[in-house]
Amino acid sequence: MVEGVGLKADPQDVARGRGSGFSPTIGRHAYNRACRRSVGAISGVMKLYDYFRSSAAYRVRIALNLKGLSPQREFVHLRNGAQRSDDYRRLNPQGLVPALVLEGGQVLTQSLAILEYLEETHPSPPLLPKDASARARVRAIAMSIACDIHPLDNLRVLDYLTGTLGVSREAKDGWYRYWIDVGFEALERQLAQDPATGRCCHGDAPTLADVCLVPQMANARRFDIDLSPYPTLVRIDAACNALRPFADAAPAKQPDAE
Ligand SMILES: N[C@@H](CCC(=O)N[C@@H](CS)C(=O)NCC(=O)O)C(=O)O
Repeated sequence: MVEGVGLKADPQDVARGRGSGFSPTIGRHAYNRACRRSVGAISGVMKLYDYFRSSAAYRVRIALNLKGLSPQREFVHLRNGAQRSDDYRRLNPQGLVPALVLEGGQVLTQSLAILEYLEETHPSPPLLPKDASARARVRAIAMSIACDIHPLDNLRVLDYLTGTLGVSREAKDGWYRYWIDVGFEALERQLAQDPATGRCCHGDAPTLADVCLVPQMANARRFDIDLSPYPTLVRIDAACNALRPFADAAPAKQPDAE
């Protein structure tokens, strides 16, 4: 059951593999039947399994916008546990968003792998520099966020802290802020001291580093983290958010935003 996944989607459209056609009135069971037929099927259209507040999905939304791609969207309600449903786990056994289903039905998971796929298949505009060492720099910045900060603050980790380990909400929020601060302190130093940093993390055009930074900054703001120690990150985030592909990918602008 893809409970909560795209509860606003029109099941007939989902079954036909067409645009979401949001309809707030459909019943959950009709919707789930439609999803069972559509998950992972060869639909001829690209589909992004998304959740407005997922920063990993937010990265992919930004990259898709930058590349001028607009796949069909399906929404996986993480707070309702839709990512753990059998249907969604058939699509992505990890039970995490995002997942990108290609036109031929192949399922891509892991946001960094999806970003690289988009870069390889739609090279313009480039989100990686030409020079090999510059590419390594961009990937290192992206990974310092996606591999070293984000996983520690993921929903299932936070749920384990408050559920299994019984830590207080206050302590859980402290954990969340702590790991962002640890990561941001290093990233601020790295970016501020490197002449390769420009208006964006690498030069003046967005790269995969910015695609990862902007969603992590949004998470930090959601948890009221003091960003004043990170002026370079704040400056780059503002420059990117002034660009339409970034602004349009923001959580508040998504159809499933609550
Ligand atoms: N490394 C994965 C992380 C994906 C991930 O952690 N997604 C989160 C949302 S940002 C999720 O689905 N969490 C569900 C959960 O924790 O139960 C990626 O980059 O795609």
